[in-house]
Amino acid sequence: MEDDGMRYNDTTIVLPTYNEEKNIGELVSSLVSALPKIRILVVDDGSKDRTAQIVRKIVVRNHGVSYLNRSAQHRPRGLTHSIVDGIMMSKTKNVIVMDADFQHPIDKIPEIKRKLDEGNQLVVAVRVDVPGWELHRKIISRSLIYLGYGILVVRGRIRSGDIFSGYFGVKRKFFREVYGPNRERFVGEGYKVLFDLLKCLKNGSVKIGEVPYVFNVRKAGESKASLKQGIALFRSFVN
Ligand SMILES: Nc1nc2c(ncn2[C@@H]2O[C@H](COP(=O)(O)OP(=O)(O)OP(=O)(O)O)[C@@H](O)[C@H]2O)c(=O)[nH]1
Ligand SMILES: [Mg+2]
Repeated sequence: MEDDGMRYNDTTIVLPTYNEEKNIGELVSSLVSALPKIRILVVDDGSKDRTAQIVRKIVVRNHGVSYLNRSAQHRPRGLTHSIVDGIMMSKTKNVIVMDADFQHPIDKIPEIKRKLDEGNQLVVAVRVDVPGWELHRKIISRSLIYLGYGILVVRGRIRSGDIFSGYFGVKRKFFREVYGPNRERFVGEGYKVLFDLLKCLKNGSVKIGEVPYVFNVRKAGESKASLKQGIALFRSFVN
């Protein structure tokens, strides 16, 4: 998959994990074999399964892979907290955030990276289809997207084709500059870090790229999404 002439050592993939023992080893191996020069940072919230052991084994033999155990540092648990930590701790120019359960196709990484290199500060992978979702989940998700979109319009904030995507690339320096003065607007235990970021950007203020993709069902293991995340989303709406 690696494009000729395209270098990936300026890019870190941030993988947030909580109990992903069934996916994380295979995902990291797939990323390393597809894009050997890429950096990988697994940001774990004290998984109760074998996630830590699996990743630590890979870290020993592959210096491009790192593991952050947030619970050992007594950091508050949460997906947005983890992603923010991952981006802030990355040392490369570009960061790409993706789920650790294969829902985000890795063959879209070259396109995301290319669009970052073309000068976009942010590149959002946009879900064009979500096969496997029941009708009620599609309806709830669509309604929340319209609501979130409306909030961004009313506030004069920037929008992207998928305002809730968990799969996006960002220039690390740009993220730091935006996050620094706006940290209280990010809902740490929430699932929608991209929405929190868009909320901080005036419409037309930055160039955003988009890459379409099909959001697959998770490969193995269980979803961690819950009512708590729904409540966190409403906090994101009003923050
Ligand atoms: N570090 C960290 N990672 C988390 C947390 N909650 C979820 N994750 C990870 O974030 C990613 C997205 O979580 P999922 O449970 O897959 O949520 P989802 O994709 O909305 O739900 P499904 O479609 O059912 O998979 C996965 O890689 C999870 O392991 C958390 O509190 N902390
Ligand atoms: Mg998932």
